[in-house]
Amino acid sequence: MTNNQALNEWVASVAELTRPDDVRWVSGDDDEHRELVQVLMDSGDFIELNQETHPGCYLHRSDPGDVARVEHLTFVCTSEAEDAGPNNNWMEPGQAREKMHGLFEGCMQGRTMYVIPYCMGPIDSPLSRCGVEITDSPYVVVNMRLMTRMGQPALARIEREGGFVRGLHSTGDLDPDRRYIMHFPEDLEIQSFGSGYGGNALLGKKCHALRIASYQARDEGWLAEHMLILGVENPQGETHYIAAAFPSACGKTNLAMLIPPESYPGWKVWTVGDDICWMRPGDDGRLWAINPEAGFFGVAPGTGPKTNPNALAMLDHDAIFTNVGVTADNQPWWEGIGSGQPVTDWQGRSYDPEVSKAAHPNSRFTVSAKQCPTYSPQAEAPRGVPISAIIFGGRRQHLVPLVQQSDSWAHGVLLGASMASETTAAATGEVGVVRRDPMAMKPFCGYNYADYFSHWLELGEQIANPPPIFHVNWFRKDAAGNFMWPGFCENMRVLEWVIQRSQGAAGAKDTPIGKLPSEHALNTDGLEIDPQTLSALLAVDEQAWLAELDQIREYLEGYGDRAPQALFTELERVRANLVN
Ligand code: OXD
Ligand code: MN
Repeated sequence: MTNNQALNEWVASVAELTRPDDVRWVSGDDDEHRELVQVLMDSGDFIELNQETHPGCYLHRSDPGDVARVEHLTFVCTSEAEDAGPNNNWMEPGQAREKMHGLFEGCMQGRTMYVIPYCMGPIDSPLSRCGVEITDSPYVVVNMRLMTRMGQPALARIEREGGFVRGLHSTGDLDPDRRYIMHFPEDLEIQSFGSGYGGNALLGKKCHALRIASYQARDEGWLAEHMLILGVENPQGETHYIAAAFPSACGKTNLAMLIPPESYPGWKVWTVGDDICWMRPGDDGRLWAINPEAGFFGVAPGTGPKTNPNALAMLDHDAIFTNVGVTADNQPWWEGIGSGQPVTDWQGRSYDPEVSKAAHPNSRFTVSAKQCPTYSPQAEAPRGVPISAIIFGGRRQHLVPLVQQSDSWAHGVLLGASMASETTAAATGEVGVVRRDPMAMKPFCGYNYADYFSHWLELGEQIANPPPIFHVNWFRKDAAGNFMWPGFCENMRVLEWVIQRSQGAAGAKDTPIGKLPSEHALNTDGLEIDPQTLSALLAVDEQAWLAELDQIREYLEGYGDRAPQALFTELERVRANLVN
């Protein structure tokens, strides 16, 4: 119970609808956590991992039909369809509520209903926002404890502030035909039924911190973005912060935890966040950012000693593993972990590489950010960190250079709005199909993309010192299909150029598509890359860019009259540069 009447009434009305056996307000304390872990072990939802090598670590196996976000079942329910835009599935709010009411009716009988007050962002930050998730899943409760600041301190903030985002979740019977993730941004409300998977069930993450928050941010003059935040400390002890957007599965967590290569003595990368960034103009004319999350819900496969040693180091205690394999001595195992052998796959079957990978490709770890060896002390700072540069990145085999700097904020917004990735044969059967994913927000923007682009453009005008905007592409391939850039820790070289540019230093040449590193401006000390490859990574194929611009124009025109004219003006400016 709480002294917030609106919250009490909502909890009572949900209990009346869903009819749980028991209602429990979650405090977030250690005794409660131990008890919930026991509940999960008793029900078989948690399997204890080797407590000698991995104290406090548990394995959860999802229903095999419930292992990922479900974009086709995710809706934005604004009063007007145009406000959700062509980038979202839309349902009329009354119809959506009726459908969900039917599903939630009596769905918690025989279960406990948990009420989780949570805060997205440091508990004392003016940039943070609170929510309450009601769920019948103890797995959700223990994950929310790692991913958010939840329980008593969050409830105290809600009692002080009054407002909160309402999230109602039930795993239901996991029937994919009775699964919906509904957002009502006008009412700051989320309803999710029929899935226990992270992005669908941990409502603080994608549902609140991106879809609802992006809508709220537009109204209130800030940005809620699918971006990591990192700090780069140079040998002089100065730290510059970068926010960077990449589509899912493009290595955001690895970049956020990068360890500089040997040729960078005295440099250090600090991790503020790996997935979500809330940014607001500060009184000093800069953009200030917080990571609204308190933990990492990272993809396990591919996390290994070479790709992300920091992540491996934080995963040997107090972590939850979902859908990974297990070794003979009961340690978690996934493809790319770099040691050990699996005996059991993610579905609990005896491991047979002919039948299945040991870990599901979307298997996950959940862990408190405090366990990350490079977790930035500034990540807890109430005012956030000042952003020196914004990076957008796509997965492009061809055309798009390793790095480019936009000529202006508006040009940077165009770079973000035209972000794209090429599909691989594995994903679609068709290679090289370009899919646009503006600002990496395609599945997460809670309103019409055209209005979102306008919001970005307008916000830029309100910031006296907007950070420069860059576009990077780690994924260029040569004619033989080999990656041309080594990536991973070597991306440090690009980060260094980006930071130097943001300080007005480092050489750049003007090209029709923006500023690119001039010869020798990119630090290649200690890097084995032949000069032809480097110059191909930084070349501008003017004819191919003209064709790309046609495609970008066609894409933006898909948003009709709402697409901001300033983006077309920028596009035509770049076209004029290319033909002149
Ligand atoms: C994620 C995603 O889980 O972007 O972070 O899919
Ligand atoms: Mn993400």
